[in-house]
Amino acid sequence: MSRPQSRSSRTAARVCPLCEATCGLTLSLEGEGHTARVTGARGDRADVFSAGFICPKGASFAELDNDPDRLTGPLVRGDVSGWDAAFAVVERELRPLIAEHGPDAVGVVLGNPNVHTMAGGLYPGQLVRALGTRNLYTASTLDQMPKHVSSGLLLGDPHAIPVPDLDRTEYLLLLGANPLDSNGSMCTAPDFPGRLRALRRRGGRLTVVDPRRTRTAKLADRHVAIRPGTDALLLAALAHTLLAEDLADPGPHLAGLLHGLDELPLQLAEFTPEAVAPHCDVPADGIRTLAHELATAPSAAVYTRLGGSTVEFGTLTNWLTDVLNALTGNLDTPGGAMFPLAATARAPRPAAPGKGFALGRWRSRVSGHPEAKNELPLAALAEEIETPGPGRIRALITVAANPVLSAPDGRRLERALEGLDLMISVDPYLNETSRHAHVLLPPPRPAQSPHFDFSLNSLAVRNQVRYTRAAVPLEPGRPGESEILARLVLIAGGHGTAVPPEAVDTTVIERTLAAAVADPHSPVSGRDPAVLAAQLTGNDGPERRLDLMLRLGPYGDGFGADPDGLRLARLLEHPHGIDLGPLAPRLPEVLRTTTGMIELCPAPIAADLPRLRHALRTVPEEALVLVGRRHLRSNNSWMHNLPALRGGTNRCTLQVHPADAARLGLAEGASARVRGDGGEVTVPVDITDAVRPGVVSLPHGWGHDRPGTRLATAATDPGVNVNQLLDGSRLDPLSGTAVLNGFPVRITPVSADDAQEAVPAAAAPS
Ligand SMILES: Nc1nc2c(c(=O)[nH]1)N[C@H]1C(S)=C(S)[C@@H](COP(=O)(O)OP(=O)(O)OC[C@H]3O[C@@H](n4cnc5c(=O)[nH]c(N)nc54)[C@H](O)[C@@H]3O)O[C@H]1N2
Ligand SMILES: Nc1nc2c(c(=O)[nH]1)N[C@H]1C(S)=C(S)[C@@H](COP(=O)(O)OP(=O)(O)OC[C@H]3O[C@@H](n4cnc5c(=O)[nH]c(N)nc54)[C@H](O)[C@@H]3O)O[C@H]1N2
Ligand code: SF4
Ligand SMILES: [Mo]
Repeated sequence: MSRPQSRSSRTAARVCPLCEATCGLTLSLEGEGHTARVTGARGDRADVFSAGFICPKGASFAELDNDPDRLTGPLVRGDVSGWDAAFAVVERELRPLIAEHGPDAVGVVLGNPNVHTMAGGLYPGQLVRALGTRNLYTASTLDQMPKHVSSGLLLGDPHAIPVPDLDRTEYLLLLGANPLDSNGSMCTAPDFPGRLRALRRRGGRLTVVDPRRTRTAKLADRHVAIRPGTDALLLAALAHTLLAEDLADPGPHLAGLLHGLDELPLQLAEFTPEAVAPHCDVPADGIRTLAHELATAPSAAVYTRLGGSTVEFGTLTNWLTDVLNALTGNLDTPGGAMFPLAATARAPRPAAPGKGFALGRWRSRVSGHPEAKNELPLAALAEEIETPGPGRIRALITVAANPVLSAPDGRRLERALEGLDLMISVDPYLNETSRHAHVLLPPPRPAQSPHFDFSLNSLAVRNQVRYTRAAVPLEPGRPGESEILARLVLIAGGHGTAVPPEAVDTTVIERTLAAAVADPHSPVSGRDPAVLAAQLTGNDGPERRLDLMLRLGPYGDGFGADPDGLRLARLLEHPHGIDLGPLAPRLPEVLRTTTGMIELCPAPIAADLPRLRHALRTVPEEALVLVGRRHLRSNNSWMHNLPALRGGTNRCTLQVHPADAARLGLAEGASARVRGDGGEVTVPVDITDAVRPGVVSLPHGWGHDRPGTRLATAATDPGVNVNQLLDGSRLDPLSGTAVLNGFPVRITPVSADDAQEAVPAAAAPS
C-alpha cells in the first residue's frame, strides 16, 4: 500500500558524516521549519563520488538524528539554564583561571568527529591559538599521528599524505586495515569494498597483512597473518630485499628528488627476510615473493592503517610504507600512492625548499613526551591534570571527544576529570566523558548542520568537492556548532560574550586576504583585500570562509582571474558535487623539506631504528597479545545507542583462537578475565580461528556502564572498555601515539563463583 506524499515531505542531499567514506545521502524529511524530522536516508545515486553507495550506518541517519537521548540544550552544573547563561558561566570561570595560572592551565581535547563537522574543520585551531595553550590533545595520538610524523620527516609537510590510487592500482599491499568494516581511513573512498573487488576484476592483486582473517582478508589474493606489532620488521625486510637484489627502481620522476637513498642499504642491512621471519612469523621466501611482486607489478601501492599505526613502531611502519612506495617508483604515479588536491587546499605554487618539519619543540610537563604537530600524547592527559605544580591542567575543553573510553586507562582519567576546576564539553550526548563537564554545550542534530569535508577531501582517491547545507533550520535561539565554537574562541581570547560570533570569521577572512594579496604567487596578488572581502558570498561566517577557500584554492575563480573557476555559488548549483578528476602527480610541489627533496633517512628516524634492530635481537614473546577490531554497524564509542545498529556480530566479545581457548580452559560464551597493565575486564569468549594463535581481539568504544550518563540503549548492553587494560605507558616514542594494538594480556577463565562476583546479578548465568 503506498501512501500519497504529504505536502510537507521532501528530500535533501546530505554528505554522510559517520565515517571517512563521505557518501552522498538522500534524506527524506517530513514537516516544516525547525520541527521537520528526517524519516529515512538512502544512497544518493547522483553523488559524483559515491554514486548511490550506502552502508548500514548511513542508512540509520534518521535514527541517529532523532535519537531521544540527544541533548537539546546546554547542561550547566548549578542552577543555570539557557544558552546565554551557559556562555556567561564559561566566561566567568575561564578567563580568571587563565589570568591566574597561565594559558597552559587550560587543556584542549579534540575528538574524531571534528573531521566530520564543518565547525570542527574551522574553529578548533583558532580556539587553541586564542587560549595560547600548549596542552593540546587529540584523537590523532590514538590513531594516525605516526603517519603525520612520517610525512613531516619525509616530505616536510605532516599533511602531505600519499593515498593509494585505489581505482587504478594493479597491486595493493594493505597492512593493518580492514576497510570492509571500517569503510577505509586516510583513504577516502565511498564503497571501498566495491573498489577492491574492481581491482581484482581488472586483474590486480590484493595482499592483506593482518593477524585476523578479516572480511577484507577474505577478499584478498593472499592473507598474511602476521604477529602483531611486527609490520615494521616485515616492511624493512621488503625494502632490504628490493635494495639487496637490485629491484629498487624509483624511476625518472623521482630520480632527482630522493635524498638519503645511499644511506638506506646500510640502515636496513640487518633486516634480511631470514632475520625478521621468526619475529613476524612470516616465512622468508614469502617475504621475498612479496618484494618481487611489489617490484614487478605495473603499478603498486603500499597502504598501512590503524594496525600499523597504533603500535610500538608506528612511525617506523608508516615511514617504511612510503619508502617502499618510493623505492618501487610508485610514489606520485597513477596506480601508486598519490597526493590528492582538495578544492580548499592551498593552490599549487612553484616547487621550492620549505621550512621542514620539527619534532619535540616542547615537551610534556610530567613525562617529558615530545610534542608532535603541536600535540602531546592523549595517553598522558590524566597525569597532566593530576600532577601538582606550575603548568598543571586545571581546566579542560573537550570538543567531540570521549577519551574516557577512547584513550588508555579511563578509570584514571575520569578521576582526573573530577578534580578539574572547570570542564567544558561540546558534545551531543551526556556520556562517559561529558558527564564530568561543568558546562556541556550540545551541537544541533546532523540534519541541522551543514557539511563540508575540509580534511577528508585531501585524503580522497578522487578529487571532487561537495557541500550540503543544513536540511533543517535551527530553532530560534539555538546556536549551530560553528557558533558554539566561535563563541568559545571569543571568550578564550578575552573578547567576552558581547562580540558577535561572526567576528571570528571576519578576522580569519581579513588575515587570509591580507596574506594572499601580498603573495606574488596568488591570483589576487596586489589587489585590495577589502574589495575582495566584499565579494564573498554565503549565508553566514562559515559559508563565507568556505567561499574564500574555494576561490583562492587550486580550482578557484581567483576572484575573477578564472571566471570558470570554483566558488561557493557554483558549488551550490551542484548539490551532488563536482568531480575534479583522478589524482594527478604533484611532486615536487608538495615537498616542504629544507632540501626540497624527499628525505628518505631523516635523522629522527635513523635515531629510532636501533629500537627496531633491538627487537630483531629479542626472542619473540610467547605472551598472548591483544588487537582491536571494528564492526561495520558501529563507530568508535558513540553509536551504540542506536537500536537499529545493535546486536548480531556487533558485540563486545573476546575473540580467541581454538588452540588458545583449549590451552586456557576457555569455553564458547563463557566469561574470561583479561588483565593488562592498566586493569582488568571480564568479557564473553568467542572462539574463532579468524584470529591467529597467540592473539585475542576485543573491540573498543564499549563500557557504557558508568552512572550519570544518558545513553539509554547503549547502557542495556554496555560491554567493557578494552582501554582499561592499558595504563598509557606504551607509546610510539616519535609520535606519542598510544599502543592500542599488540599489547600483552593475561587471560583466565571466570568460574561460575567468580562470575557472580564480577558480573552484575542480572547478567550472571542463572
Ligand atoms: N583500544 C582502542 N582504542 C581506540 C581505537 C582502537 O582501535 N582501539 N581507535 C582510536 C581511534 S582511531 C580514534 S579516532 C579514537 C576516537 O576517539 P574519540 O574521538 O574520543 O571518540 P569517539 O567515539 O569518536 O567520540 C566522539 C565524541 O564525539 C561526540 N560527537 C558525535 N558527533 C558529534 C558532533 O557532530 N559534534 C560534536 N561536538 N560531538 C560529536 C560523541 O558523542 C562522542 O562523545 O579512538 C581511539 N581509541
Ligand atoms: N564501522 C566502523 N567504521 C569506522 C570506525 C568504527 O569504529 N567503526 N572508526 C573510524 C576510525 S576513527 C578509523 S581511524 C578507521 C580505522 O580504519 P582501519 O584502519 O581499517 O581500522 P580497523 O578496522 O581497526 O583495522 C585495523 C586492523 O589492523 C589489524 N591489526 C591489529 N594489529 C595489527 C598489527 O600489528 N599488524 C597488522 N598488520 N594488523 C594489525 C586488526 O586486526 C584490524 O583488522 O575506521 C573508521 N571507520
Ligand atoms: S560508508 Fe561511511 S560515509 Fe558511507 S554511508 Fe556508511 S557511514 Fe556513511
Ligand atoms: Mo580514528
